[in-house]
Amino acid sequence: MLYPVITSSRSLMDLSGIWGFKLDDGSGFEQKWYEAPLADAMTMAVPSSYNDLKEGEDFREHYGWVFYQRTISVPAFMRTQRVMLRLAAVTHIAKVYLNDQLICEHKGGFLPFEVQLNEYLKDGENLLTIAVDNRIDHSTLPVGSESGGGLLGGGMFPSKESKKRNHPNFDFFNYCGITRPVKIYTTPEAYVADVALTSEVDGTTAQVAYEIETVGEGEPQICIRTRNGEVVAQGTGAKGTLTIENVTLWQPLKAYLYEVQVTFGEDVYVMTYGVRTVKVEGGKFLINGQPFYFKGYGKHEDTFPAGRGLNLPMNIKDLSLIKWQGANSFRTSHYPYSEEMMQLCDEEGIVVIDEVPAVGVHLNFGGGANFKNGKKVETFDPVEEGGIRTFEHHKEVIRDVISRDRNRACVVMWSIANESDSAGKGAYEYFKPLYELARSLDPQKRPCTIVSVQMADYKNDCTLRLSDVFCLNRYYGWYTCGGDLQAAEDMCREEMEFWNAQGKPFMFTEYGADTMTGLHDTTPVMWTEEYQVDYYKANHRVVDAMENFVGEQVWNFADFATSQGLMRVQGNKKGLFTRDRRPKLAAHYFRERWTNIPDFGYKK
Ligand code: BDP
Repeated sequence: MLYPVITSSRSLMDLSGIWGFKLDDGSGFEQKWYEAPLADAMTMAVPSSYNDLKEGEDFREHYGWVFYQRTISVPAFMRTQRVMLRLAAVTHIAKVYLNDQLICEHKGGFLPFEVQLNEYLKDGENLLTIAVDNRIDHSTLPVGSESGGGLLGGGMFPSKESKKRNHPNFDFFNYCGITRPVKIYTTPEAYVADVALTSEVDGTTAQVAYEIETVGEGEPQICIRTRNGEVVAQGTGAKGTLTIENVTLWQPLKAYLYEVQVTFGEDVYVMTYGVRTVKVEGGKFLINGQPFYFKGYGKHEDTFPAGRGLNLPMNIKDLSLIKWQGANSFRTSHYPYSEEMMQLCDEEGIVVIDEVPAVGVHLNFGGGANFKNGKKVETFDPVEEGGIRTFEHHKEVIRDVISRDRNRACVVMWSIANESDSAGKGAYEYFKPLYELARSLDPQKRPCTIVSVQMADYKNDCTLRLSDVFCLNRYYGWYTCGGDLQAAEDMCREEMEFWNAQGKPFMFTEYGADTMTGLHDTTPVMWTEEYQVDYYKANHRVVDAMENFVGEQVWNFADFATSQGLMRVQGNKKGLFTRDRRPKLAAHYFRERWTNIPDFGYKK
């Protein structure tokens, strides 16, 4: 799906601003709140998560639907074209009404969707209402626990609930709402619907293969220019290959983007595109033919008070901190990030592992277990027995993230899930078709992975058979051997020797220790800043000696909000930075380490 842009044939309106807002008290649909201006509406920022923007538990922990509303007018001159309403992310389920009509529904909180407005638009003002549901269960991605416990749980003993709540089966706060921009854009009747680009490079020459999808009669044209406007290649037709001589490659931290213009009849679409190659060869991860070493983080889209709402200044700040630390990459844990963040990474040369919102696909995680009729439920048990119901939706999110991000140079690998039950019964059968789907949909044929959870039986993990790169979340020195870093190091070494012997690249996509900023001690004990540094040093003594170990992404870039629980102190504290981006001791340790590790050729 193309990002909406203004060109000589397309116009664009951004509906960001203050909207009317109301929590559903259970009567919203029955009383048809979308038919008239919301009575007693609150004010609400769009885009943003709503949870932290008003006070009180009932607001923050609201369970179910909320209604957003505003009026829109679309000038007559724009209505001679196709008028599209595009929502970049509504978490998790959306029903969109124009005037009193339901015009579109969407499931999945982190990917864009759109609907054509022309047939519904009236002259003058139109009432736009977006109802948003935040409920999660065994059919949604991310997954909500249906047994009530969730991942962190609220206590040690059986407890009651005063009201219905969400029980995230994942470790980040279930921020919801209209979290990314809502826009209206127009195109001519005959238009460019999609563009797919892929490159091969031989010396200083690049072959850029293109495929253009159009609607209407005619033949598209494509033209590639340098950022200075010099034409370097052009072609005609829906499909073909262009040659760029003396190509400037997109390189990590030395990004170069060409401008690609596609013309189809009256329609003109413009985008940027970086030329680079990605390949796994033996135990190496090659970018532009060179063995790359990932230095970076698992992140979150998480700031105060926007929650998961688009925060452009913080995105700029985060990329600046990434460079300050000598890092070069991150993973979009645990859902696709905003298109604006992906564009920034393309422009600034930050390497991205792009993850779909499949987290919590594991019903027996963290010591908890799900039960139905007294019987323990396994993740991939048949649906009637309580197993997960995500498979069809999982295919949808893979399709949609690849469709959204496939042309991005920054994306070098797809992550099909985070910490799923990948060693569980039925895991291989569940995941094999998903890898196949991702591989078939991506024109650039990037490597695919599942980020795997630390388990005793890692030798049975289906990722061993399916992944191009083994991405490991490991907590030796925290959840395992917490407080005994020597034992942690020994156990870690034993496992890493196994992965190193597989002949494929492997890396940490998470490792880390909760650390309260400002807590210090001469003898490093858990939760102090000194312990976090020593924890990392112990892990590095192991992985630095492993030939096929191609990267270290810490958990986490910054502290972040989670559900309440016995293991979380107003959120997860494993950040190298605090939530407001102040460095902990470990941030300085990594700055020293990473500025001394080259992006290429670290492992010989
Ligand atoms: C892993 C998860 C991540 C958690 C982290 C932790 O992938 O979402 O936040 O561990 O426990 O299980 O800090």
